[in-house]
Amino acid sequence: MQQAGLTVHVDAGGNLVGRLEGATPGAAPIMTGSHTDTVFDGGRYDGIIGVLAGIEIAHTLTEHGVQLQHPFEVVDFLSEEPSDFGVSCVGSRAMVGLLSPEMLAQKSPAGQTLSEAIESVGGRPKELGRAIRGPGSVHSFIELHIEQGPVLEREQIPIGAVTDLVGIRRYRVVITGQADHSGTTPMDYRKDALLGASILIQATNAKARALNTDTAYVVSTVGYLTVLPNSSNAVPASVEMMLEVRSNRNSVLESYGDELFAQIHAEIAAEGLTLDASSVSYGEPALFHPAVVELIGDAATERGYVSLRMPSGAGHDAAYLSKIAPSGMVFIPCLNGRSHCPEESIEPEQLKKGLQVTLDSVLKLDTIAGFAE
Ligand code: HGY
Ligand code: MN
Ligand code: MN
Repeated sequence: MQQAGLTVHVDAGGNLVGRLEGATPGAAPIMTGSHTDTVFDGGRYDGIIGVLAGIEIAHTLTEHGVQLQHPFEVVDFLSEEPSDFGVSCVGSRAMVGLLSPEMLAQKSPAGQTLSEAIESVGGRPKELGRAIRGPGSVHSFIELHIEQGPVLEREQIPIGAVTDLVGIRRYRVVITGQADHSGTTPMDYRKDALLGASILIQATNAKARALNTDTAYVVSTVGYLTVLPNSSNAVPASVEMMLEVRSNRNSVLESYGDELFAQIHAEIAAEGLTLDASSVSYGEPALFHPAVVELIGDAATERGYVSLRMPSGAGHDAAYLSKIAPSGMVFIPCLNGRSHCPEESIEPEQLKKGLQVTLDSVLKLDTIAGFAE
């Protein structure tokens, strides 16, 4: 960032922020960026290309002696992935004042709190009771990201102008049974916590499938699960898992967990098990500003690139920035739509087109003094 002429600081939320000053004194910054953390065994492009794109745009502006009217900021947001603490978009939630005390108290398996972890990377969690950037303090936000899905590649379209993001809700669920000898305990005597987990997983899979319509998008996943004592010859005593549900319908997110846990309560109890669920995070569906979406489409057209207006099934830092500033995202295709795995891949030419459209969008944003509400 410094080589690109950006002055750099770490904010109270642990975000790494690079800044080029603008020509208009006191103007709110145009911000871009994404995240450089990945899921375990993840890919090399999810998030990372959005931070590198911002740095490359800063290089390009300084190399060509272009000073924008607005300051230009590039942000590497802290911990966009759920990480050890179960909370995603840690830095972007902190930036807009949505990192709650409950989230800051979430613990890693090693027992460290999220608050302690933020402090260990240079953040100042005690200041997070209020937004680092309030409404109006950021002119606009734009994020370049891989689609992480198959649509652009299948349609052979180089640019996605993202219209909206699904909301994401995550629950920590603990199912408690009783450890017993796997050989001497007859089937009817068992309190098998993993059987309880399978009841929940089957139920949420069926529920999510049933809730999908041609306008409602609903997906549910249990991707994180730990079993204790995790021995081949012991009936599982307890299972801790993260249940995630995503939808473009906030009404689905509001009621999903309560409905699901009520639905399986009798079956769980019949196995002698208990189920405890706590809501870990709840990000509502986010809409991007129509003027920003249109501007991204125009930038693509002016480069001779076809673009597609499309929703995002993935969560992004832009979801939180959209609560304080007109925001948008530029998608590029990725190989077979794969992501969150080592097979995640893009072609340099795809990244180049995405970078050009993002740069042109920043230049267009710089001509807009302010957005109509
Ligand atoms: O989980 C997500 O949607 C994002 O890729 N972190
Ligand atoms: Mn991701
Ligand atoms: Mn990402």
